[in-house]
Amino acid sequence: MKNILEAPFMVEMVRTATNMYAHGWDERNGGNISLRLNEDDVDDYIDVSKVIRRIPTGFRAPALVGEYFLVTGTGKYFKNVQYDPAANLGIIRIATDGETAELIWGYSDGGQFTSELPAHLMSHVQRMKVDPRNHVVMHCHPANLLAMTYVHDLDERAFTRTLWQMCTECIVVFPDGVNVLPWMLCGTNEIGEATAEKMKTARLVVWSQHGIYGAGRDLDETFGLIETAEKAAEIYMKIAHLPRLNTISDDAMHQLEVRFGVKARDGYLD
Ligand code: 2HA
Ligand code: ZN
Repeated sequence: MKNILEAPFMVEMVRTATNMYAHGWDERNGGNISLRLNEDDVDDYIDVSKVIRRIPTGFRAPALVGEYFLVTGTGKYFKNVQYDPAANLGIIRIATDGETAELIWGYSDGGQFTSELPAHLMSHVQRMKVDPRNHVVMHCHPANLLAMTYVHDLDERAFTRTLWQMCTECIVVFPDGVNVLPWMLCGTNEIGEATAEKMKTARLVVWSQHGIYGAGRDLDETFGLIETAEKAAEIYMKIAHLPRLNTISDDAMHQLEVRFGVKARDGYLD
């Protein structure tokens, strides 16, 4: 068996959590990541027939039976992931009942997966339907996106258009826009279901007064998605109280669609 701490997916996960912490998106135990793995990636490093513990997830996800996920631990600090991956991360497999997580590596101090597992797994189910190559769901608390939910209309079209107008690249990076949930109690199946519903039409879902969810094919892409939206929100928060003399027009957005071969969300451009 090879050393799992040297597995490319593990190295990338540790680097990503560290980088997210460095960006100030994951104070204390804030944020969580789940990375869907192929069994072929995992079984070079661990004996997948050895289940360490069985942990109920509290909901059923038949579509994910047999899927493997590398998931951040509940109560764990992103800051510390790099110093002790085995305590702060775990690899689970969804058992045949669809509602039990079989721990096959990690959570070495007796811990378990993030309290936001419902939102993660339900979002994986939805994003895999849209794009079978989706492997990542990422949640964090970027300050400017959060700030924006206090002062901006939460209408999804309006919110998306404002972000698109803040940097030229936005419409290219997230042409599907940003969906928005009102404040809801976190850690519940209800917010998990609501997030997954929003994931049907966009890869970014804002949790008002809390943070954001992003989904993507790999950790880099998903990080970049959130990074771009957060940059746009930062610019908005710098200018929101100033008279706006210029903006990126809808005509300019249409030019970007053509130049970069993307299609803006239906009805979002005039
Ligand atoms: O686990 O971010 O939403 C910490 C969180 C909960
Ligand atoms: Zn959170």
